[in-house]
Amino acid sequence: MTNDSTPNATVETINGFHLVINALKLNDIDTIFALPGIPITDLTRMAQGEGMRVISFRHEQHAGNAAAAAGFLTQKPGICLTVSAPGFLNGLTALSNATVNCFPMILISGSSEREIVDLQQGDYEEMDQLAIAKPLCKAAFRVLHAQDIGVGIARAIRAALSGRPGGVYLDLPAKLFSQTMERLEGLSSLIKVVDPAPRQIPAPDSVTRALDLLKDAKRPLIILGKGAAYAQADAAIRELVEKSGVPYLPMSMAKGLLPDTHALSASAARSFVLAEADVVMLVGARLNWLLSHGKGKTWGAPNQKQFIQIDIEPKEIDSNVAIAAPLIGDIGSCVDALVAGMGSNWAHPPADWTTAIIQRKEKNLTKMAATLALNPVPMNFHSALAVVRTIVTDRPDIILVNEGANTLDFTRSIVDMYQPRKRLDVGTWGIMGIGMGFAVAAAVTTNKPVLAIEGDSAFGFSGMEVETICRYNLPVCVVVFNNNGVYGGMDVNKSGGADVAPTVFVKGARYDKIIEAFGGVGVHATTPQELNKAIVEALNSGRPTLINAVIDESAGTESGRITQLNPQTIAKNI
Ligand code: ADP
Ligand code: TZD
Repeated sequence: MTNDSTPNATVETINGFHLVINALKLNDIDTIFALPGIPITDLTRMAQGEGMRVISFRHEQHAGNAAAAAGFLTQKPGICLTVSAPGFLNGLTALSNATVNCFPMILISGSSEREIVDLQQGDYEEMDQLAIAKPLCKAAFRVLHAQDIGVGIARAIRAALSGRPGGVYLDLPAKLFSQTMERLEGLSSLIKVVDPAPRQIPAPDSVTRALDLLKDAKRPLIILGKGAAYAQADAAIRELVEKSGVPYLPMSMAKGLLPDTHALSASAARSFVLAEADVVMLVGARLNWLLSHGKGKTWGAPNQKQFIQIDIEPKEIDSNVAIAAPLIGDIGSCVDALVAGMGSNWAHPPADWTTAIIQRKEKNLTKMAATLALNPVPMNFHSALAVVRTIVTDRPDIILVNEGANTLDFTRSIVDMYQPRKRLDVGTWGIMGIGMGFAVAAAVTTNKPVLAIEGDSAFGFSGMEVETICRYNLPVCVVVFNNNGVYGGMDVNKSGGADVAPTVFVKGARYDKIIEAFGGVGVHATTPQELNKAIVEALNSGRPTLINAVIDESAGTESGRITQLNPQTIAKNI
């Protein structure tokens, strides 16, 4: 059999398209998130023809976000495939975001001819993509010859997965796809990557140092980050927490690593434990803005804390404050080593610390229960999320995608998660637009129902992908928390002019109508009962559904919980 149509071919040949597909398949990559066009249209067709799942999007950023989420969920690099210049640039935001989040993905973009690009002679979609991608991702490669496709894809996979995971760019110029090789020679040039993310065992003295610090702590705390969720060391992490008896705080995407209802969860006493703890062990979490850089008011009295940090990336250590006990290695190996080193009679933290946390939790949970029980008209974030909270408790296997400002903050604190890697959200950048891409990836890679809780502004960034959800008939239920604008709908035009304020949208918009255009189920919900009924029906039927949940337009606050980062707030505080 020949794979190309070379006339009078005397030997079987294989072209660049098929070498790329075979190289991916050889490495157990079975899905591509793509948007077709010159020069990669045939690559999408042929990949599908050869049994790969090709999910075709309406905009490359969402294909890229899907690849990133697939990478996080599966520990295999998610593949995003785009055309040159504009398609590449559309995918680049997602690649960069994946890198910032430490998710493994590979952006493969077709590109124009090198000779023309380098002389800037004005080719179709001309752009020096490799140079542009390089500073924005973990690694970037270009393949010019068919015989190097195997090496190029192997390097991309290894770069994405090894050490701290991240985004990799792979530049494939149009001419590469039509190059041919003798078939057997071509196939034998492909590389199956062996052990792309090798275990990294921590140095024994670093384990001892960490345990010595933890043993003497009076008020210890563990913080679990999305690196811990990614690592899939769930049982070991649970053993560390339970054997040590140390209270823990999950960062947003680490929620559910242990059930949020676990006795040692300190989520409901977050401010208290951050301020009061004396020894803090970070497990796959960075001391970035999401943790107030490890200093300031959030962290209580100055110089009272010592940190232990588990991370695979040695350069992360001391990034914001001094780390007394760094543990460099993969989370599974580090946590195993800690648990082994704790022996059989490890003493739990002093009871006055754990009791104080329990009392705080009870106080805060009682307060929240009272707020959740209110039934205002129109709905507010709390009454709508009380519904979601119960549904997720009943169906803990649901994957929850979440973006927005107030919608994000309230969902994160109100909706308990029970299983690992069931919460996907705006991540380290706090980026809007991940919603539909993440939802598609979650449905495609896990076959589990997906519930996307979206602010109305957030939804707008990727809303057109509801067509993609309908086209592939994915079990995704999108709930748009419609409060008429960015953060809310109450802002006014300070000039008194006819234009509405920059944060205000069309009032009373019917987002549910959008999905009806593509054959999905649209529901307009104005009460918790209607919302509950619509979500339950969507989860039971598995049909693509979009619920327009009407939320009080005055319910939110500017920027949700990060108001303090607004320049005008900073100015007031100076
Ligand atoms: P969060 O936002 O949840 O606080 P971050 O994204 O800031 O989490 O931190 C994740 C950290 O986890 C990164 O520093 C990354 O290097 C680290 N990491 C990712 N995978 C692993 C792993 N398998 N083993 C150890 N560290 C990891
Ligand atoms: N653009 C991008 C790519 N990311 C961003 N984070 C923003 C803009 C700024 N931004 C936020 O940080 S939240 C948000 C924007 C535009 C939307 C908030 O409105 P919403 O949610 O309707 O999604 P709430 O629940 O009404 O607050």
